[in-house]
Amino acid sequence: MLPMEQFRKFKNEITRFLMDYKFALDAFETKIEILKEEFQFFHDYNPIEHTKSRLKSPESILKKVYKKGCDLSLEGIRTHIKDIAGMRITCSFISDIYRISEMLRSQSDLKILEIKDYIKNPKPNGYQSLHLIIEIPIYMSDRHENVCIEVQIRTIAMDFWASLEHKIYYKYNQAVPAHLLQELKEASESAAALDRQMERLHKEISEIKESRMEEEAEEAMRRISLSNQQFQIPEALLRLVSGVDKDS
Ligand code: 0O2
Repeated sequence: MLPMEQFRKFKNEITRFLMDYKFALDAFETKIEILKEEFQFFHDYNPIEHTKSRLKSPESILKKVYKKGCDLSLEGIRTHIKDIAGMRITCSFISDIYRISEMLRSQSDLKILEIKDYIKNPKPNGYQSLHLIIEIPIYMSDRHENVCIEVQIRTIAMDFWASLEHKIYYKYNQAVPAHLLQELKEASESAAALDRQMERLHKEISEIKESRMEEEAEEAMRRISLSNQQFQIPEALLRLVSGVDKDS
């Protein structure tokens, strides 16, 4: 085969390989959009602040292949590198992270291959996030594939910390001075304390909102609205209908 033809064939194979991961991300993004929209409608609240997805570049895939020492073939890469497609979901509160994780776990077409809970067990440097490796089926014109994606779910504070730590790590070419490592560790503890405080506030506000909604619903039950007229149902009538007066 001519080198040019060989190159074209190789390029097509890699494109097809990466395309599977792109389709997996497209399908997964749709799932997340549905959850967001449905949750907002029925609960008047959106647990997802924002999402970001990415495909790992061929260069980063190669780096990981060498780091892991796995077989340099498309099959070897498919088997050993699980984060070629990745999505990061950022939430306001820690409880939202587990709520989203539960919603994904209950979808029967998704297979959860691995869960790493760096929130319950943070990394020694302070990194926190919930990682899921999920297999999602994708259907093409002549075949179907089960494709892995890595989903990282974290709060805004965890995300803020991780992006700064990532920048520092690369700026110092992985040899970060000890005092910065110490400060990063302390910053991650402050971020975790902030997350816990925000969670408490959120819970308190939700309880107030719920009891107010109950009061409003009860109040609405006592009114009849017809066109632009409103009638209050008399207390005596309510007592009669509810059977309170019968026994007395
Ligand atoms: P990138 O460029 O973000 O993709 P693995 O190598 O994935 O098979 P590992 O390392 O045990 O196995 O996976 P883990 O712990 O689930 O981490 C995978 C990803 O989580 C990383 O991907 C990062 O995105 C993120 N991550 C993990 N630890 C840290 C950390 O200490 N700091 C920051 N900022 N991010 C972290 P990659 O491939 O390393 O990088």
